[in-house]
Amino acid sequence: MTEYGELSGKVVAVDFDGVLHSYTSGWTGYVPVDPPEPGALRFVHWLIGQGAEVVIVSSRANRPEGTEAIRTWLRTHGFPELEVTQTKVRAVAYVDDRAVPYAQGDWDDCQARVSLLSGSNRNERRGPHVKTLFPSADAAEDINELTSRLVRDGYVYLPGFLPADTVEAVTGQLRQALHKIGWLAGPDTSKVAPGAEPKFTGDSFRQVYPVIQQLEEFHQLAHDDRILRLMAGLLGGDIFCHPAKVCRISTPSAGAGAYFTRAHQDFVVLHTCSDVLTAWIPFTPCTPESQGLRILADSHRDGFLPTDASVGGARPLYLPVAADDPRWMTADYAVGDLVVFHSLTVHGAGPNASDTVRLSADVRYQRTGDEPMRAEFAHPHGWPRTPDWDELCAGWSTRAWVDTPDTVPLEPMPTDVSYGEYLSTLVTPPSRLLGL
Ligand SMILES: O=C(O)CCC(=O)C(=O)O
Repeated sequence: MTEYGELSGKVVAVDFDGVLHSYTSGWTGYVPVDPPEPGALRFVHWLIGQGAEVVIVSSRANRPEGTEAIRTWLRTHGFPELEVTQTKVRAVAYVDDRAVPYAQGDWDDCQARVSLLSGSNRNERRGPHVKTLFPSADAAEDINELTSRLVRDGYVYLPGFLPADTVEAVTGQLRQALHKIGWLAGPDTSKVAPGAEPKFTGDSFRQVYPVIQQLEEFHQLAHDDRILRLMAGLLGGDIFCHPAKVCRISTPSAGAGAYFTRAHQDFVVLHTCSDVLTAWIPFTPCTPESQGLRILADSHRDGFLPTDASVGGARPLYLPVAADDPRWMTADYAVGDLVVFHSLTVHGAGPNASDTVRLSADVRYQRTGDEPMRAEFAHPHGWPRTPDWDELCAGWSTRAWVDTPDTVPLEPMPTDVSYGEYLSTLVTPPSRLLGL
């Protein structure tokens, strides 16, 4: 122990299960069976290097064999000898995956965090290992803190970032359109119409998608001042919104596979710029049944990953990540929530096992005057199967929501190589944000 470290002589209490011990198998008896959490050993060495006295506080230590089993596990995994207790010791800090920090009377924040932590039980209905995203509502006004969380985690999850009624106004329009074409039971519900079996493929894509993409308010929402300010702050400069915006119409898909949207990185279609951020905006609440966006923890640090050539046909966009991979994280999103993630963050969505259609948008933003944008994103999503802007924007108040700034270079996709070959030689432009 150094005498001069900043934690010299101070006790730091560290929880065992889910913190040092990865606990992916859950409770299997007093003897811990799982490996350490990635980086746990380095963290303990850092504490000790700073002069701290590290005490493991665990309910396993309520029996002598539990204490002994922790000590043996520590030795096996190369940790130093540490005190192990079940008593709440006097400490300068507690490191605990189930702790809720209390600060200056902010009980609302405590309430939100307790709900989210207890809500992780709901995630078990999504899959045994699915974890809950870390909420950043507490830092919504602090762009430096949000940026460091984005860099650290690859995402920021902002419950209640947008006024629910602003988003619900668009939900209403989407529902009306889907009711008109016979998919939904009424204009004010997400329930599937009796007898309808909506699926978003082939002919129905041509029938349904233009009706959605021609809604001015859908495109306008992506230009909400709050989102633009957030993106400019996170990206650190002038930004623009990609005209192509995706509306996910997640129809009931139980039994159709392990995902509604397979695991992928957005960079797999973006190519020309790494620091592109996606705003994911749910239009309907997401339950363990209807599911929603999932993020693969820490995946943004792994760079651009090789895709699975056997899936996706001519455009092999997807990654071979198992649906029960313990790194998946999600949440019970409400309307008004926003998730922002980096182009290298692996994400997807689970299958919709409800009798409702789950609706969300994903929209991309990048700095103006930096790297180019792929030319196809100046057109509507799905173009040329979706009609171009002249047809979609007829009757709009302005085309500002779908314009590309003149200064943004547009780069067409090379036509002389297959998509798969192109991806295999693609070099990721440097990421200023992630320092990669
Ligand atoms: O909403 C979904 O189904 C997945 C969203 C997604 O893949 C994206 O935002 O790129």
